[in-house]
Amino acid sequence: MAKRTILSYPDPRLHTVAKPVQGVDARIKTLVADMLETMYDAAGIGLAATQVDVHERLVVIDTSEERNAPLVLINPEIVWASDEKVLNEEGCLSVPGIYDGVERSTSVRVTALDADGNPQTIEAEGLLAVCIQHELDHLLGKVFVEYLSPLKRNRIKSKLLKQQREDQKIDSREGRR
Ligand code: GNR
Ligand code: NI
Repeated sequence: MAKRTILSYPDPRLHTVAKPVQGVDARIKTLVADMLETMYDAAGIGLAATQVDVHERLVVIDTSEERNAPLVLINPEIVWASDEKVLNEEGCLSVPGIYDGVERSTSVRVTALDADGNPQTIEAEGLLAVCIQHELDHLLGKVFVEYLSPLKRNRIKSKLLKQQREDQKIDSREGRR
């Protein structure tokens, strides 16, 4: 397994629309293993392939306290979402250090293939429902900050670009590329 680099907002590649996975083959199994390693290493509850610059419909999720319940969704589709909405504080591994409120359906039903290519249907509520909606947005090229006001989004953009410039300086001083 290998950890992959997570793209950071405002990287334009985060706005790529993912294409369906064509078959659950060895390449996809390696991608799943790498994404799980990357998600656990970053202490996230989910990760979309978009975030590691692979533009195919695949997400990994683990909302368990024990970090031992990986969920793999290949070609996921939300087939039902509740009209009932709730405001949740969201964060994103591609938007480090930023947290803000986003309104989402409280419950969703999702169909997808699992890591073996078998069809599965998942009924989710609570944090899992939020995470599924957040991850499926990534596959459509959408980052949660796009739900915020343009003013907030521009402040976040500036803050992250400044942080990225500073990180680059540190990296070059320490001899990284
Ligand atoms: O780790 C994550 N936490 C989180 C918290 C609230 C709502 C959504 C998320 S998903 C995020 C990981 C991530 O960026 N997935 O794309
Ligand atoms: Ni995210």
